Amino acid sequence: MKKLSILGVPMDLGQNRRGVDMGPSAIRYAGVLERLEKLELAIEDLGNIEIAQQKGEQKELVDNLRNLNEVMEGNEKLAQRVDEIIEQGSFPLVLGGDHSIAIGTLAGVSKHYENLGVIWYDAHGDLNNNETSPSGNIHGMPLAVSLGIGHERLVNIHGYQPKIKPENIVIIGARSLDAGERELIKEKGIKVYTMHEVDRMGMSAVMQETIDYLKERTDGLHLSLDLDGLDPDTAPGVGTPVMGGLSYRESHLAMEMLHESGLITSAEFVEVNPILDEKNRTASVAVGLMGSLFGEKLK
Ligand code: B3U
Ligand code: MN
Ligand code: MN
Repeated sequence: MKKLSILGVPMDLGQNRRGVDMGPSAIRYAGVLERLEKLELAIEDLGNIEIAQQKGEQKELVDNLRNLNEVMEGNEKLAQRVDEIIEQGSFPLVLGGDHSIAIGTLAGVSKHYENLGVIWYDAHGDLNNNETSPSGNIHGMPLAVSLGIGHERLVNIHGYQPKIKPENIVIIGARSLDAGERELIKEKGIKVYTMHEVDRMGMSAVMQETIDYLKERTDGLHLSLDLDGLDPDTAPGVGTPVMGGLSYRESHLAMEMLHESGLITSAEFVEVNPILDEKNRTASVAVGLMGSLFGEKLK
C-alpha cells in the first residue's frame, strides 16, 4: 500500500496577512484524514513543524525581504523533514501555510531526483526576487528561488542549488504576473498556461499537454497547489485573491487526470487562510481536491 505522510507548516511570515498559519488546522478540521483514509493509502499525520510566530508589529524589510531569517529557518526544517519522508519511502503531502514553504518542500524533494518536474497551480507566477518584488513578500518568490534566482541564503537552503530546471516547470492558472516575472518566463522559456489558454483549450487539453510534456523529461513530479489558483468565488479564504480563476470542476478534473497519470510523487496545498474564509470553504475545497488527486472517484 502506498505510504502517505501529512506534514503541516503553519507559516505566515512569507506575506503580510495574518491567519494563513492556521491553514493546516483548517485543512485537518475539514477532514483531510477521514477523506484520504477511505482510499488505499497507509497514512500518517506527522503534525506541524515548529515555525516562528509573528509578534507585534511587522518588521521592516531588509533587502526588500520580509522576515528573511524566520522564513529561512522554517524552510530549512521543512526541507529536512520532507527529505526524511521520501527517504522512508513515503509520499510527502505538505499543508500550508503561505507559499514561501515551497522553497523548503522543493529543497527536500528535489535531492531525490535528477529531473524533478513541478506543476505550479497558481494565480501568480511566484517568480519574483528581492529586486523585482513589489511587496518584499517571500511567498511571491519560491519558484524563482528554486531555480536558483534570488537572495543567496534562500537559494542555498538544504545546501544545494538549483532545485529545479526551467524546462521542467509548468505553471497553470496564471493571471497576475509582475513585469519581472514575465521577463523571467520569456528568458527561461517556462511553460505557462494562463487563464487565456485554459479558456481557449479547456482544462482537459491543458492537463493532457502538461502530462505528456512532463512525462518525457522528468523522473518525479511535484504538485504545488496555491488555492488562489482557483476563483475567489470557490476559494475565498486566500490572502491575494484574483478574479477570473480556475473553477471547482476544472480543478477536480486536473487532479483526477494527475491521479490517472500516476506521475505525482509529492504535493503541497498552500495559502488556505481560515480568517479570510467563509465557513472553512477553502479548506474543504482543498480537501476535496486532495481526494481527487489520490484517486477518489465516483465509479
Ligand atoms: N506577485 C505579487 C503578489 C503575489 C504573489 N503571490 C501571491 N501574491 N500570493 C508579489 O508580491 O510578489
Ligand atoms: Mn503562490
Ligand atoms: Mn498565488
